[in-house]
Amino acid sequence: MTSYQLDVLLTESDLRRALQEDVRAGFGAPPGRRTLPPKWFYDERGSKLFDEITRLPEYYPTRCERAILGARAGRIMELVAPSTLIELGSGTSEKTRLLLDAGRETVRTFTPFDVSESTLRSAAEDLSRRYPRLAVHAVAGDFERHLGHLALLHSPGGPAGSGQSAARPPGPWLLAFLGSTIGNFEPQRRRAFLGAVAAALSPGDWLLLGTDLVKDPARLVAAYDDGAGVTAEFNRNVLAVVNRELGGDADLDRWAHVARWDADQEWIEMRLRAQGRQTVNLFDLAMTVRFEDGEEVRTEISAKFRRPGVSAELAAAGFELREWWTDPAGDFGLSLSQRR
Ligand code: SAH
Ligand code: AVI
Repeated sequence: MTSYQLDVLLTESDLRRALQEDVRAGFGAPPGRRTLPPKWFYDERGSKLFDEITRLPEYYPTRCERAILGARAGRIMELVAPSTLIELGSGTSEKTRLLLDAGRETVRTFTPFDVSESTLRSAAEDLSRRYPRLAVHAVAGDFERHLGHLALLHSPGGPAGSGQSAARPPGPWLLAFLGSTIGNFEPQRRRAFLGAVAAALSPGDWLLLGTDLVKDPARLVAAYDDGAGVTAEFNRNVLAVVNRELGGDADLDRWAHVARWDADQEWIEMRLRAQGRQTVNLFDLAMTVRFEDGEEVRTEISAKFRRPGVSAELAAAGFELREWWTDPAGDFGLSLSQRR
């Protein structure tokens, strides 16, 4: 028998309301400045497509980060000896198993935290089967809104009257944010997010942060525009989500996938480009949006980093960089920092 605890901070109707707001604002902007936030990629199909992306030959970040974790997990767990491991944007938590294996002696509780409840449920199920002595306490929530909930993890009575979780066990927390998901925030939101992470932790706790690094633009673009077209499908899937959840009639076949390197901002932009002039009706929002031929909607940025920038941003948020590792080719950076 497997068991895990799951706190659901986002009901179906919360999610719909948030999507409605994002689409109203994002599609309501003037042509050329229209956007959809990347968190809506990750319904069940989108999460599966992302998983496929991580195995594509062009998409190096997952492989590089896994190699770094494989080499360093022992050192990380020895240095930190955490009682609780929290992972934001955890997805399948596949790479995280390297940390859980290395931390078998110290880690008592694992808290995967993700907006995709279906992915979270199957990851939690799988982890509680693999690690029967580990308390898996999952949180389905938005890491830009619900980090305050972490304070309740070990409070007497547990989160929201769950009746579970005792007082915080001795030993620091280790909060992992892997995959360079931090690159999907714009700089201002990134700052706010790191500040909120620092506020959710106590002095002496640790942050393990994965950051994809600046490199040859041709390799970067290929990673976001793979030959098999999986990333294109992942990108278009956001329109399938909008159609399904908001009664939309966007024709997915009339939107082209675009991946472009912005050398000034040092980020990849994913966009959807209208193939022909068209109208999208969103019946649940009583909204009609007209798109000109060639008009683009930005669906994601994926910022790429350099070590000095990462270190400065961490310091500004109240963290001291203690370790910095890359894969042998220097494609991906993993930093371990401590909350001051
Ligand atoms: N950490 C994994 C997965 C990265 S994909 C890895 O390194 O491979 C990004 C993950 O973040 C997805 O599982 C997605 O559902 C989740 N996510 C995206 N936006 C989120 C948000 N606002 N709040 C919580 N989770 C979010
Ligand atoms: C989750 N995130 C870090 C991925 C990235 O690389 O920005 C999402 C992704 N988008 C396209 N491919 C992968």
